[in-house]
Parts: sequence; structure tokens; C-alpha cells
Amino acid sequence: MTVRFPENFLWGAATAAYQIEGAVREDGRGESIWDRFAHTPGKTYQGQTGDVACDHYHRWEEDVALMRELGLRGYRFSIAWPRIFPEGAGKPNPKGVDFYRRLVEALRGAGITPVATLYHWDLPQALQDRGGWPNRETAYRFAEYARYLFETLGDAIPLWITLNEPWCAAFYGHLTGEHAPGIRDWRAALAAAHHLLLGHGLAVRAFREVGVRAQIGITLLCTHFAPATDAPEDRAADMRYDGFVNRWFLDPVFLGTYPADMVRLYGDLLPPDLIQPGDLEIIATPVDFLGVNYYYRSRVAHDEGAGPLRARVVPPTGPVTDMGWEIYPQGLEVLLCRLHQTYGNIPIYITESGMAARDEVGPDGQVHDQERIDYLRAHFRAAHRAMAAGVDLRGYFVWTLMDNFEWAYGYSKRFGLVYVDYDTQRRIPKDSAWWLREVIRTGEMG
Ligand code: IFM
Repeated sequence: MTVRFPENFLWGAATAAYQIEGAVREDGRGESIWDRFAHTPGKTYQGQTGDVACDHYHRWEEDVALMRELGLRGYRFSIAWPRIFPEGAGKPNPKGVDFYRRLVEALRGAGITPVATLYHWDLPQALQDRGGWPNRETAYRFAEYARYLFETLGDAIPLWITLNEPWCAAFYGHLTGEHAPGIRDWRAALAAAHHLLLGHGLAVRAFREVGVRAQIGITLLCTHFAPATDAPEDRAADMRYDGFVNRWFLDPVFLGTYPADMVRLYGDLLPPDLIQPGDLEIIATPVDFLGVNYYYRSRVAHDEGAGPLRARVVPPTGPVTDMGWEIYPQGLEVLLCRLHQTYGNIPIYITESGMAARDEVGPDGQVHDQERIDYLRAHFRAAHRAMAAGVDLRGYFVWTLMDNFEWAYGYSKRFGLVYVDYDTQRRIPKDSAWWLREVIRTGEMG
């Protein structure tokens, strides 16, 4: 059955600064926690770093031309805080701002809507040295950085996103330690999560105060959880995991409260002075839209020995991507409908969705990634069903424009619509990129 998307649906692709830009020591950029982390032995696959990545900092014109050729209507990128404030605060670096100004102008000239994320995990190392996100002060530095960008680039960018996946920044960064800054401590992780949210709320307030003629939202990792079995203890474990990943961020932003069941569960891990009077009002400052990053389903089982959550994710039963993530498109539909029912009729963009595959350049010089086409088609259909059920979905950004630095996995995972040959930096659009171009051009999909 052919499905049709609205004329003004914002189809695009997404990237993040540290994953594509390279040029980490150029034009006054300061060190970020990811520079420090990736250069620490044992932290990333084969010690790989974002030093060069896709060399986008030098090739951005070619990349914008490519996006235009692929018919993208929107491009979601992130701004590297240490390019703007090399020391995290203080004197801004004009060369950093100029880079993004040129990029935004070129995108607009190519008819592509720029969508900017202010924080996609590259905290200036100077702020980490003062305690990083577990330190409340970082939220205020973030709001200052955000305000400066609103004042300089505000109206040129129609859609602003404060944070990308604060769950990952807080818990991969401060609980499991698999991401920068590599800390392993529940209290630090929960403090980081709260201060990320506080920084988000302060930034939204700054946006309104500056009077930017644009919209602002937040991007959250939204996972579809399901109990591993029908047993009551697995169902309860599923609820806890959902509280841990989804509700801990959605509830404060949209309801102005932390979920009571999780507050009880965390108990002493939340020190009494962490959530200060007035914080939740700031965090719940109304946003214009929600950005949803959806990748997979996770099935959850009760596990008494699994820390405060007493729950663990069990191995998937269905087909998986090269990340081992279960391919479960119907989860996107369920999730979107649930967001709509629980949090109201908020406009939503899918700000990331996509898959890693073992892509290779074939003898014909092309990359035939049929499995990615199948993945995208199934997820677009799920999104379309949610729209038919009343969800105000405004756009869909595929993760990611081109293969890039997949954090701790280095360059070993390829998520791109465009293949990158890292030796030559040659870009080769995969079959999925040409397929997506047709979907965008026709507005429909069979
Ligand atoms: O590459 C990441 C991205 O930076 C954030 N969301 C998930 C993607 C795939 O892991």
C-alpha cells in the first residue's frame, strides 16, 4: 500500500559535530571531553578518535552540495561548544561562530532548513576540570553559551534543539563510563542528568528572553521497552527501565515533575540539595516541539542483582542491526502514540532513526544497502500510522547523513546514507540515499 506524507513534511538527515567535523585543533577550538576520552588508551575501538573524522570542517561545501543533490529538505547538525567558547565560558571565538554562520547560509541557499543542536556531548574539557555536568554551575555555563548563539545566529536557524539524548550524556558518561568523561557512579550520573535538564530549561528561557523568531525543543532518546515475559516481576522491571530511560526526562520537561516511583527507587542516590526549589519550573519551561530519537526495542527482565534498578535488558529475539539492536518498527508507532496520549499534542520531529550495517563498496563502485532501505521503509510506515492516529509528526531525520565516528565504536559501525572512504574522504551515496531522495521528491512510498 502506498502511503503519502504531507507536502511540508521536513525530511532530512542528522549528524553531530564531534562525529564528522575533525579539525579539532583548528581556528581556536578548545579541547572537549571527547578529545580527552578518545585519546585515553582503551576507551574507543582501536584507539580511534574524531581528530579527522569525515573532515567536514574542510569539506562542508561539498557536503551541502551533496545534501542538495540528495533532495534533503532539512539538515540537523550540532554546534561544538568548544569551537564557540574554547574554555567553556568567557570570551567567544569568532572563528567558531563564522564556521556555523557560513554553513547555515549555504544550507539556506541550497533550500535546506538548518536545525541546530546545542549540545551533542562535546563538553569543553575546561568545564569538566571544574566538575562537568555533576556540577550545577555547568547548567549556567550552558545557558550562557546558548544565549550567545541565540543572539548571534538565532533567527537564521528555524529549529533549535537544546540537548541531544541527555540520558546518554548522563548515564553512558557517568554510570557505565563507556562515553566521555568515563565516570562510573550513580550519584554523579543522576546529578549530571538533573543539571543537563536544568541547563535545557535555562536555555529555553534565554531563547524566549532574546526573542528569537524560531522554535526550540529538546531531543530525547525514546526507547520502546517491553517485559521479557508476562511475569509480574518482569512487568515491574520493565516499568523501572522505562522510568530510568524515558520518563526521567519526559516527565520533568512536559509535566514538571520527576516520576514518583523513580524518586522512591533512587532514594539516597538523589541528595537533598540536588533538586532545588524552582528547578522543575525552569525545566518545564514550555518548548515548541519534542525531538524523538528512536532505534530499537529493549526487553527487560527482573534481576535482583542488577543495581538499584533490579532490572536488566535481555538479548533480542528478532532481527538485529550491526549494533546488535533489535529492529522493531512497530515500537515507533506505539511510542509516538504513547507520547501523544501522555504528554499532550506536542509537535514531534523524529530527530534520529537509522541503522548500522556492514556496508561495502561493490565491484560496481556502489553500496547496495537494501537492509537499510527496508529498515527505513518500515519505520516511515510506522511513523505514518502514528500520524494517522493523530500524532502531530512534523518531520523525520535519518541518522545519519554519512558514516562517521560512532563514539566508543570508532569507525567500525556504518550508519550513513552516504558511505565514507576514510582513506580518501570520498563520499559515495548508498542505495538508501537515492531511495530516500525519491520518497522526498514524490512525498509517497510504496
Ligand atoms: O551516533 C549516535 C548519535 O550520536 C546519538 N544517537 C545514537 C546514534 C547511534 O548510536
